[in-house]
Amino acid sequence: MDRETRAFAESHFRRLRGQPAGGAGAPPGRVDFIASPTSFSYADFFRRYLLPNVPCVFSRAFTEGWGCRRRWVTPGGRPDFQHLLRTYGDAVVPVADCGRQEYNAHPKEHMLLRDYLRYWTEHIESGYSSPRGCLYLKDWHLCRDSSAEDVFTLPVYFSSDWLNEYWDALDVDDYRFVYMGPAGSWSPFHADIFRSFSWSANICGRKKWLFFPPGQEEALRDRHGGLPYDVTSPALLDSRLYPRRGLCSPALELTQEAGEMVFVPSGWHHQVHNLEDTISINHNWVNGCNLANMWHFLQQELRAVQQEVSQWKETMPDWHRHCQAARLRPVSSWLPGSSGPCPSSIDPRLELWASCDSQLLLSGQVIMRSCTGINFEEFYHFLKVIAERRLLLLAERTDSGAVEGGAGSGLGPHQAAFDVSRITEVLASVVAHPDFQKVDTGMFSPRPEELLQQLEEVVASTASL
Ligand SMILES: O=C(O)CCC(=O)C(=O)O
Ligand SMILES: [Fe+2]
Repeated sequence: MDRETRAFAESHFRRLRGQPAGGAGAPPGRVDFIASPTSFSYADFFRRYLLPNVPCVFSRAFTEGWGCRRRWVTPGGRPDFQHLLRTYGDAVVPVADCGRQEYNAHPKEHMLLRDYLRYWTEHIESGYSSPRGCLYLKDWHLCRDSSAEDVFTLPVYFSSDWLNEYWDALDVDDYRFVYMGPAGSWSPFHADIFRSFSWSANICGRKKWLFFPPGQEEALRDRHGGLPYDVTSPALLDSRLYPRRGLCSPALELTQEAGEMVFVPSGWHHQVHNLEDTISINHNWVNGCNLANMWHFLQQELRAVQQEVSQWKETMPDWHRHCQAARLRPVSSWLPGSSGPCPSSIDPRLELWASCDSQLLLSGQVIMRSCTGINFEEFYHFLKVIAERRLLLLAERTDSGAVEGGAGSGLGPHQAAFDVSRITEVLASVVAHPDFQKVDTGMFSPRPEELLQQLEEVVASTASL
């Protein structure tokens, strides 16, 4: 990042004054197409799409050199089933059943890739029908589980990626996925986990995307407040079921061709349909541009959980008995892709989750972690890990006059200084949050207030960088 882009970004966030970044107030009508890598810099992407939080499509020229585009695809542009079988046949992959609905998603099971590929080829041979329905391989952690060398090269535009940097630093997991499925497979209406950005590159095949800018989804809620599972369902035309549907602008539609990459902005709801047999690489990512959106989302989730817990408590005369009988649900750690049902659908499970009524805060944070995959404490840890890496980078620069290597450093000292200023603003809000103040931070190193002070000093000292 150059000095001018950083100044531009910092004034953008000063204008927002802590409010999460939206998208365009009204949809832009069409999605911009970026044709040539040679005339499109990181700063161009940052100013025109990342900061304003609007989608764009990159042409196939941006993925031309990727190994997977040569090896995973036949000369005719179809998935190379033989190659995939030989290379990854023994991998265990998650597979969604597109014909079934569980909450607002498709239920998933795990199977060997070889079995999935056999299913897929038989499905094609039988004219795209199968007794098992339409199965969609989603959220396969190829990079985490196998060697993904020579598969793809991370485009510089998406390289400020704190979620994967965090998980790589902990060496536990990642948010890098492969999707593959027959024509007709689809992803229900959703916004991405933690209001992250995503990018999606088609290795072969075509996808149709339906996009709604942040806030538009409110008009798509049914009369009970629920979001649709399928925005193309004729049920949405029934104004008794969807009373505010008429207030929503039509979806922004986009067809993504083979080789093209889509940038999915933060908090934009979308639905995706595979128009052909399609393979894609999709990453979720968070950075200084959507960090406030993530924090805003976590606060909303906690409020929703607390509200549900207290309503449930009021309507249950024998709450105490239930609480004593209830066991704390073993909470998985903050697992990528493990986002469960959102608070509006947690009632049936509350009995297990509400561990103790005397501490709504505790149960709120526990339930939130179960639904969302992360609680305030873990969010602090995430901020801390990224902050410390940026502080180190800036300190090395001061020591040696230059910045060398290291994850997250590729975008230079202005990017690092920008990152620190974004973390500082969000951390100040975390530290001031009444529910975070109830978390026992005595054992945290550094204590949140100390880290905040250190960051504020660095923001002041890097202002003139
Ligand atoms: O390709 C799909 O089916 C879904 C992709 C998606 O939702 C995303 O990349 O955010
Ligand atoms: Fe998505």
